[in-house]
Amino acid sequence: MNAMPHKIDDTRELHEDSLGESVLRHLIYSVGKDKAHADARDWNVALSLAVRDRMVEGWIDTTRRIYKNKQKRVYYLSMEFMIGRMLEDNLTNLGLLSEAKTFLKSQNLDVTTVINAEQDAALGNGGLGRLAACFMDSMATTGVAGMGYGIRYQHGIFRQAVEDGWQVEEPEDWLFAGNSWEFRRPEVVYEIGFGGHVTHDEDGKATWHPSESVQAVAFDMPIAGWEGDHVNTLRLWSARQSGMMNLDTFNDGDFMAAARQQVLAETISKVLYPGDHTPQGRELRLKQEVFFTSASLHDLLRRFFANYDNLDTLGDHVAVQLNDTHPAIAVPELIRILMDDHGYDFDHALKITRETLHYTNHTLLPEALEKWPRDLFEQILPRHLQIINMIDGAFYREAIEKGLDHHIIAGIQAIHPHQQDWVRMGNLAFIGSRKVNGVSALHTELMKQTVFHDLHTMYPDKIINQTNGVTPRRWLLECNPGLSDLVTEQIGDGWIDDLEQLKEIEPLATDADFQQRYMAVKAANKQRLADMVKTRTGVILNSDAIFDVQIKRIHEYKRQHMNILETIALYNAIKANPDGDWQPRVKIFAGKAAPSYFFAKLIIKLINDVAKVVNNDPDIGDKLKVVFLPNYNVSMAEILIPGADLSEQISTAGFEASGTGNMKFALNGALTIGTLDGANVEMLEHVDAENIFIFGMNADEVAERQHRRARPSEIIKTSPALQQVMTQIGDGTFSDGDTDRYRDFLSNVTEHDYFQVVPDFQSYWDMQRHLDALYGQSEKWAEKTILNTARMGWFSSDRTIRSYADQIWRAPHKTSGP
Ligand code: Z57
Repeated sequence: MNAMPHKIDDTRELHEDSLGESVLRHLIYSVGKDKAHADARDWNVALSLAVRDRMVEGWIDTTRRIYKNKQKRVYYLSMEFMIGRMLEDNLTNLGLLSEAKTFLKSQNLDVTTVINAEQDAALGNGGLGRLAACFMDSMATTGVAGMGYGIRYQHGIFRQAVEDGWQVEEPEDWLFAGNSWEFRRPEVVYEIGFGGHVTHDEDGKATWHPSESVQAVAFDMPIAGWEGDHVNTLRLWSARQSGMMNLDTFNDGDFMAAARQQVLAETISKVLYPGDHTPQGRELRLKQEVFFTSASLHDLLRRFFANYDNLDTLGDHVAVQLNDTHPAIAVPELIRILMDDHGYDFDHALKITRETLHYTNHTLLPEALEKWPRDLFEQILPRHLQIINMIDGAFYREAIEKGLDHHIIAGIQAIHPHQQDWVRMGNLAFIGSRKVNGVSALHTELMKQTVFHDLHTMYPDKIINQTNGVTPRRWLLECNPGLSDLVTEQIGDGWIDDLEQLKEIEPLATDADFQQRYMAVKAANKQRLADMVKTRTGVILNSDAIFDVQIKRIHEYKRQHMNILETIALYNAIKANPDGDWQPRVKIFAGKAAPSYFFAKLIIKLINDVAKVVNNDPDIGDKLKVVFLPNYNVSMAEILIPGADLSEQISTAGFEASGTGNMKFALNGALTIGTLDGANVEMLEHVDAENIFIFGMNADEVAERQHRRARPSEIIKTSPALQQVMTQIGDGTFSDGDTDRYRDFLSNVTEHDYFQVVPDFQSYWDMQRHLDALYGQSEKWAEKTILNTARMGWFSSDRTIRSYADQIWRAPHKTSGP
């Protein structure tokens, strides 16, 4: 029996099992199986339910404490949460991991198999969604009263299969066996309206009469912080038909028509849009955004009214963070609720809104900025459109007062006053928020200089930087137990929630014994990675090779194609001199392409085509291998990152807002080859120039070259190596003689090259060869590797969250350190 202290009265009379007893009880009574017939998933469910039980007291206790202390609440609204598997996270944060392992072993079960039986919850596309997940962990760890709000998509990001080298999208069904972590809250339900018309009474008070509505039903997941005492909530909304199936239709005998209504309503939370940096101008997407934003606002206001009786001081007690513009409809929706439901006049409603909402921008790519056709908006959200026009009116008067000219103002209002074509969500979010933040120092500066230049002159204190971070629990403690144990042995385990303590291993960077032990951990992690590659692709890797890894969404600005061009050039160089003293290398790629992004899919095909030729060339042997791992996800990253020697962060300078994979790799001791882009710039400042490998143009040089529309042809002429690569891609060397396949690819790179692969190629190549030489000096490499781990403490998302809490939310949190 386990003498756990009771956190809440209601549990005093309950019998408490050991974890193992609890798992066995759940296996029988919740899963409904006996040991003899239980498979890995059954054990996974039983263990998850046992762990979930242990989270609930802390959860209820946290909820009561926040309510009683009237602690300021923070709401993180995000279309995406890439939380991955949760069992190991929860076991770790609750301090139950070793007890669970001992128990599973006592039952002759393989721990990894049981943990891996959980489906990856991939309710997101990439960095933006994973950041939201890291923030959930860090808000709980730092004691912020934080709640995440999003959509409970029935289908997350598609599964990526690779057939004949091409990406094929397959359906994903993470909920097919249920979700052990969630609690359905059938009583928490809101009616979300669309369409219809607006009436005004004699006092001018507006009423919106939607023509259709759906219900948003809440599902909660407890999110425990480090050591498990503070447990926050991730609340995801699921769509359901309003009311039961329409009985009139049913009675008419048209059962199928009634059922169809239900299907239509439920499509809203059916599937995640798989675009990344490509906003879909689709009605369903707009409805998804409205659906979860409106439900979340209603829910947080209902909670507010449990403590307060009017909304005047909302911003003192509540901070809402909009993760990109996806929930930017919160601006007019909150104003609408204040005016139409609570009788505030417009000016007062706008003021309260601007004390409560905050907006994070994650990209400067012009094509990624959300805008909606005004007509679609009017159709679906007639009242919101009226309010946006009022916001624009008020904004216009402010701007005139501040001396801006009409042309400038027209460019930064939500709707251009003359063109009246689009609702520009970035402008709307900016105007309606108290603070607007970028996600790295460089990105924030560029926001001020480019997309938000004029809005920034008008509100010079609104834009603020909050450099991203990653949770050290998942991205060191859990994914790299070997390194975690080694570090803890040296400096204790205080680093887990105070990552800057990693500094204390700095003196060991030159210690021969420590270097040897650190590199032994790396070697074991490389072996684990190689085993995965063998299982998934059949390719056998040489573990003496540099494991060179680029894993992220496939996008031109991230320049996977520059990496594969360099790979081909290296292949040519080895082939030209097969007996040379080559440093063996493994090029590993993984990542999904947006289904409609043809060029990105072609890059995947090219990687696979090159892999086929290189991996089967007897002249090359172990000196070079190329691997594309299908279906990249969070769980795969947890294997790849600890096993990498080299991290590819090679985006065109000025285009990667921050990056967060870059931080995970460096923390786990991979050296970075990268451009001066996003958070790489700050990583350079922290690890020092001799420990990170920066090449290529900076953001100013890129902008200047793009502005000049400089052509790549001049440069290609001067580079025989690059010329040879282009020729081979064109002549079918990698495409079984097919000279057509890469026509678009070649014209893109040789004629336009918007993302400047050609001008950066030579310095990229040179830096790669420099790294080859460095890898041969194993002590030097080890020293730099250790210094990367030691100096990455600042990039903990705990630091990021405390900074948001202090500088944006004005919300209390636990301070770090002893
Ligand atoms: C997304 O994952 C990001 C930005 C977007 O505008 C969209 Br849409 C999706 C990423 C950035 O590309 C990364 O640089 C950044 O680290 C991440 O968001 C988190 O801020």
